[in-house]
Amino acid sequence: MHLRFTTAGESHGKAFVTIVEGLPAGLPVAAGAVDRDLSRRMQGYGRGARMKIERDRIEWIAGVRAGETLGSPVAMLIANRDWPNWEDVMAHEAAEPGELRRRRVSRPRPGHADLAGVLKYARLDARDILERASARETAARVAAGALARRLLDEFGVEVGSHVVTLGGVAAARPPELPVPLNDAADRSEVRVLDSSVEAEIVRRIDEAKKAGDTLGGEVEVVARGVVVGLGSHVSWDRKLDGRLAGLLMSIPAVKGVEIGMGFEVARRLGSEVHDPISGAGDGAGGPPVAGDRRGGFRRETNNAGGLEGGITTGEPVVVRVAMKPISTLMSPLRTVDLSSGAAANAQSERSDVTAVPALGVIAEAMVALALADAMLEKFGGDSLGEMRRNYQAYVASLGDRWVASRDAAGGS
Ligand code: EPS
Repeated sequence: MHLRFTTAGESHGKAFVTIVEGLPAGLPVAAGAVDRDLSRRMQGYGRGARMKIERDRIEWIAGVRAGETLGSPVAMLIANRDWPNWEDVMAHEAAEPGELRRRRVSRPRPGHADLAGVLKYARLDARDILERASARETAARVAAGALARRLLDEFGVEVGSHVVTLGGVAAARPPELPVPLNDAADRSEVRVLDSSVEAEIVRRIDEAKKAGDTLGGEVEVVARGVVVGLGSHVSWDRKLDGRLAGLLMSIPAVKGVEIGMGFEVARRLGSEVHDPISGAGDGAGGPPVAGDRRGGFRRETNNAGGLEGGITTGEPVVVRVAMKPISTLMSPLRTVDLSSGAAANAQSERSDVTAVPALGVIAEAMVALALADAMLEKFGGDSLGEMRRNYQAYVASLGDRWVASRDAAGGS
């Protein structure tokens, strides 16, 4: 990986820390832009009481000076405002046994990491697992993603998302997505582009809440303005579709990822799936407009979701991500008490009814990180200026090849 990131932190610990390594020097960054994504992640109908406590924002710790990256690892801290309520339970040094027993979790929730985690890590208290498995960790990922987004923005790439289903209600996808996508999606409290289904989604969330249940759904992430040629067909671990899917599948509660037409391709004829190629401009086969990041080619459709052979085509990168319902149920499922071995009801902790609107923001972050990584792989550079020169030279060379091909064919 050329852009690496790691996070540390527990849901009710003192803070989360994110380290992003590999950004070029000279990238203008501002905490405000990172905080905007953090606050977008906290929104959405169906979130629980925790989101009323927190005001996620970053504090720069390292790697940034006078509003620009230095090329060194960037470290950011997100404080947990809930920490004072948990200081004794989550104390770093040995605490009174009574404090540790308080809020001990011995009834693992089906669907969460609780049971597999305590067995694997030999812990008696499932809190030792769930604190890190909590989806609150995604705040730290969104901060990393916001820096990746900042880099992509320098190259005209826009990453946005919208909710396509929630609680079994499907939102219609407009044939032309709005630009910018997030301005439109963020106007909806469930982040749909189809206002006719909003009330029904809200009703289902209310109904699930009343029943002590939870809801899942799907989001679509779209990255527009991506240059042709990111990723590679040559080796399995360089294929960008595989890298994207891996990052997206690592989001808590995500159970599926589709690219472009997704699973539907398996049910269609080849002629209905593959995207016919056309030339730029007059359609007579070039030459392309100078500086065309698609090399002078267009697709009539984009069922491939902007990726062929693990390489970007220059068409929008389109992925869909499916999230299962949150596993903390207020009407709990059956489980086994870890201390007695007796049948019990699973732990009910404060949680959300659904976090599907937030999933979009988190998935945007993962897509931005994957694309920024692939940009750094292709264009490298220790400074933003160097990376930009490499990018521009490559895009110019895409046009040059038309002249070379014509000469080789003996044309005029
Ligand atoms: C989350 C914070 C958590 C939950 C949610 C995500 O806060 P708390 O557990 O203190 O209420 O709202 O966590 C989960 C869904 C989970 O499964 O752990 C957040 O900041 O996104």
